Amino acid sequence: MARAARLPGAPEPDDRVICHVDMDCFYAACERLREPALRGAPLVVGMGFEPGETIGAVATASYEAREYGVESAQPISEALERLPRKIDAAEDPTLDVDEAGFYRPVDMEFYQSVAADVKAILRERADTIREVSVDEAYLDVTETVDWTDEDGPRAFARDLTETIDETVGVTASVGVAPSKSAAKIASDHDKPDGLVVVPPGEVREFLAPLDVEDVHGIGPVTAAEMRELGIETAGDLAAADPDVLEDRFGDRGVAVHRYARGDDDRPVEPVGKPKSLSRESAFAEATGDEARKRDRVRGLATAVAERAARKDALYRTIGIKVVKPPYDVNTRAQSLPGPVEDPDLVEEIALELLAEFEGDRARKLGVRVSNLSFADAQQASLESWDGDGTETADDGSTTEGERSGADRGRARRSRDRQLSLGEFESE
Ligand code: TTP
Ligand code: MG
Repeated sequence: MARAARLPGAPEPDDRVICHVDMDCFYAACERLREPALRGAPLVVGMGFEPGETIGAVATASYEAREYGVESAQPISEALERLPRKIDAAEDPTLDVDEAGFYRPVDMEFYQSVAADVKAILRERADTIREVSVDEAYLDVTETVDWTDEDGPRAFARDLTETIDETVGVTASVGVAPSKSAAKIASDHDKPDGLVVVPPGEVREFLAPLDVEDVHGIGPVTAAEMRELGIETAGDLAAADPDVLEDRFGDRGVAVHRYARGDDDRPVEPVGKPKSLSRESAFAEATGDEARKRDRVRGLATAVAERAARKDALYRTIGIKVVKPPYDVNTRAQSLPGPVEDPDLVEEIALELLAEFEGDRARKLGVRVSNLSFADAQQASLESWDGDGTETADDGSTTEGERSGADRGRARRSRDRQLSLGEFESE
């Protein structure tokens, strides 16, 4: 679409493409892998259904069993009332074998192994993946898929589910959206074997008719309170007065109001060792006010440095992102001689990089630290440097983008005096 003619709600280049993948009746699907006779039949996986056992719950039910009212977390006694076991029905003339189902015990080890096969496929397709449960993950595929390619997101997701089905033999439902919360709701929207794509600009409309309890961050208790206020749907919540929500629910009220409006910029954060850590924040309206821009960058720098500290991550590169209206994305980064953990330096460098954009209006700002190394790898990387052992700040200062002498000295002091200035580079 031509930029000049951009329609309201049309994709912007910095719109993320997030997939939420959730396997269909996962434990039951796994049981069907090793026992194909269970396919198409009502199947309950759970504990405590054997004669003599009285306590137990349903882990999951196949979609055929769900038609009998069997569901996850139900007491198994209730499930058996709704859907007797085939084996019992065969011996009991008061029961109908055709209206009975199969029951299987939970075998976590086997399900984990199937899940690992699925996750391996997901990791092949996306650099940024967050596994949130045995059968569920978020993928950030912004680098691979583009909203401006109208069929791209759907084709990507379809290919993904087909590969999982062909390679592993289980079905997944996928939601694709510009945010995590919308992607999650989308994956649940058309289960099983669902594929729901919610493009940027359509999120609020997509969420509007849903129960307020479906909004990310709203549990049954909050939902009940919301209903007291006349807020029944996500649309009602989106239209509610944020001040009233803040008075009643505090910060959480503000957050869920934003989610209901489709405004959710939480990143997909991989567990384990991320490649970079970043924080972004948009202004309600683009601003050219230097003080506001600098303030925002300071806040983002602090947040990113805190996150890095929590993860015991050292960083060697500090960068910023400046999105100028309408959607002109600019990134700048500066690398250090070696990994540091220094919040002041993050702020200092981020502000210095921002100075290039003086006089520009910004609609979004971001701060990123990358080239990460982690506390357990620290020793090895320190040893591998060719340290010059000095603390002079004025040598080797000719490469493009190099930091001022004072900064270099600071970067070195903050970590170790062995750092080599020779490694200093710009990105
Ligand atoms: P879910 O993804 O919630 O459920 P599901 O995959 O069985 O079905 P759906 O098609 O609706 O996604 O949970 C994944 C697995 O986690 C599920 O197969 C069994 C287990 N589980 C429990 O053991 N107890 C529970 O209460 C729930 C909800 C799930
Ligand atoms: Mg599932």
